[in-house]
Amino acid sequence: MSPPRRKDSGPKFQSESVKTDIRSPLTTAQGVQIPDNHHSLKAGPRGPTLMQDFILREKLMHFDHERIPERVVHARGAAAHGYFKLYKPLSQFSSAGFLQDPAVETPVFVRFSTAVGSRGSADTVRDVRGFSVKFYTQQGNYDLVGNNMPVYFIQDAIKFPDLMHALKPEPQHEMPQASSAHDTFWDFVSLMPESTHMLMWLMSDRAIPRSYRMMEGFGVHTFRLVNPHGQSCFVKFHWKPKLGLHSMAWDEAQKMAGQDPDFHRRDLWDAIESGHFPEWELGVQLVEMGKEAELGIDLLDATKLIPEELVPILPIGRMVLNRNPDDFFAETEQVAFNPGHLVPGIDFSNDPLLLGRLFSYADSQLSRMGSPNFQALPINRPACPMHHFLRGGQLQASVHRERAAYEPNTLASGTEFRVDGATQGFQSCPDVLESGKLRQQSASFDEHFSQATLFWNSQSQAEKDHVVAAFCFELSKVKSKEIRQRTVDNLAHVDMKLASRVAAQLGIDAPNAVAAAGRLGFKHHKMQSQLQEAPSLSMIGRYKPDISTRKVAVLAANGVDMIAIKRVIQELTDAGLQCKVVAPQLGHVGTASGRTLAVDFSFGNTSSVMFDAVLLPGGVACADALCRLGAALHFALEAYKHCKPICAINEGVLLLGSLGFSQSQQKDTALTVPTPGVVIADSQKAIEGQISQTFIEAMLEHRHWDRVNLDSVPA
Ligand code: HDE
Repeated sequence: MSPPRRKDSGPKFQSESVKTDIRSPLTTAQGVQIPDNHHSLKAGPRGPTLMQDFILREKLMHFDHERIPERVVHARGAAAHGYFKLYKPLSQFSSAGFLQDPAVETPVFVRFSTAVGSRGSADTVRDVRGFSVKFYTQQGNYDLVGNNMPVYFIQDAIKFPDLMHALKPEPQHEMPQASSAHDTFWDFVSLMPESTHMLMWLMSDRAIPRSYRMMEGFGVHTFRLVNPHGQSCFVKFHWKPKLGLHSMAWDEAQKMAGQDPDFHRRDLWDAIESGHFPEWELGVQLVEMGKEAELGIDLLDATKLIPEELVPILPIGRMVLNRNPDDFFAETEQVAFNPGHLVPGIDFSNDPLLLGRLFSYADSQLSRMGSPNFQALPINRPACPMHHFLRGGQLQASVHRERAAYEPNTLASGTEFRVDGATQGFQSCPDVLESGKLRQQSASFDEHFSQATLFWNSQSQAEKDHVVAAFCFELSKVKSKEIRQRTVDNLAHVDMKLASRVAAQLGIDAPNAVAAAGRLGFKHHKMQSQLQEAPSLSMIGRYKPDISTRKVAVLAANGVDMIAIKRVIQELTDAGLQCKVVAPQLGHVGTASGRTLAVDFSFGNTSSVMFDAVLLPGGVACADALCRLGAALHFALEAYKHCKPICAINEGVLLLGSLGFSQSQQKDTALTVPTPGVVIADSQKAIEGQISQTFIEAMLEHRHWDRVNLDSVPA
């Protein structure tokens, strides 16, 4: 493992942050030294506490106000600092300063989040993930406030509060937490067919990522790039993770929510602390103005994406996250993203969902932080020079010395100061508006199913099975039979097989596409899709595999054959993997050759869901002890059930005995892969260094979703 490299990146304000000499005496907020921090002021040692104890009152008062309201959505999150670097100048398309010079490192602060749960909820729930990036550019802050899915539930901002009231816990008892599996959500979306495409993504494995580091990111809406001549083109933004795109098994995600609710937060933190800096490539899909009609996709409709197969992604730069926050509250909690934070060279499209967001974010921050001065907080203020006449407000921290807080003026410097708005600064794209006021939308927005079908058609068999299972799980938690039926009737417009499989599992009537189409609010203006399938919509096989930082559990007990696995562990470590010994108890286990092996975890304080792969070493006594320990058997079977790579050496295979694997399989061949991702080998092969490669190859697949008969595995 490479040593920690804590690079000092991020905006300059860091140098101004409060530094306390921890050896200096404690003081009050007024700077008065505190004589005793353990006892309040009393009338005698047993007497009543005195009101005049200003030290006690100040301490309690501040504590009482330590919390601020959590974000109404995306409350649960984790963030990191880093930088963005361009590959080559993009001046042909955009005048944005940070898109001109490949030598410049633009500081960024990135916050990942779940959308539905409250601040203390679990990380691994089924949900869309927020992917917010603040670029501290020399022309001001630019925020790309996106998600890990490229489309959204609704087309118009006016529906957002309804969507969220339906999706958040139900109001009478505030249940369920951080879950869409309840009646109000499915009631709403089943009456809102425009959400169907997003539902396909939400029911897919994209909604249960393995790590924030292994998610794609999307700007979702169409924006515009504007070049120095004022010419613009449509743009969609994409983040592509260097570590590839990976998910968990649903059963695993649910168990993880209990085992380690902080799993994603910890994973991001640990990776950065250990110098394994997560990285994404920023790419753009560009569409020339006037050419959008040729795509047959309305670019202003946030329930639609542009398949990469129609408009390829142009990679423009890379982002590296290399520093954890110093203070979660001051940075991650107080950071204020806003899709309205633009810089010259980037502009909005007329997407009605995007334009509504422009109001909502600053308004939300105002309510959370209680003052418009949240913009001046260290994490929010730009890294470039500022000059404005925003004054006063609660908690104004700046001391403005000028008398002339207005423009134009001559008093400030003795000469006239006037802003020239014609050419300088942010120039909005000069649009010609089409018509008068209307509460309507374009007929092209009435097309709700073709991209949902395209998504379904583009999934591998295993991915399709997961989507079906997710619909079944969610709808099984819905108590109203009518809502379940309405949902599968809608799904009949996506794919009859999908809808029928879900209906069969729920024990309800066969899907009825006609009934769905006859319902109030159902509009379906069918558009011909240019594609039958789009491989880019599947998660499988699209990234160059990279397994660095993955965790391998080595199950051990007294008598473990360490000689056989020493080389395997070394080779896995050299490949960037982290091998951790899990044993019946902490401390050490004795090896077959009379040595000791340090233990990292016990079966009592960890579980298989915390690991990406499992190594089952040989040793008669070790295998015998582990086979008699339910927790060890469960560990191995559960890893198998979650489709994780497993390597068993000699007697280690006995832990998989109930699945039909046996030592005879290794005797015949010495090394075999009887089932996808299961490597069985004898110790000689391990000593000769012949199994690590096969095990690593199994790990490059991440998960072996095509394993058969998983339902019969008792874990
Ligand atoms: Fe948000 N959204 N949103 N949203 N959203 C918020 O802003 C809102 C939408 C997204 O890490 C809030 O500061 C409206 C789409 C992320 O701090 C709030 C609409 C997308 C985050 C808000 C949308 C997002 C938020 C809550 C429909 C993907 C977390 C507190 C018009 C492109 C940002 C806050 C962070 C947060 C409103 C729809 C992503 C209430 C009205 C579409 C990643 O202002």
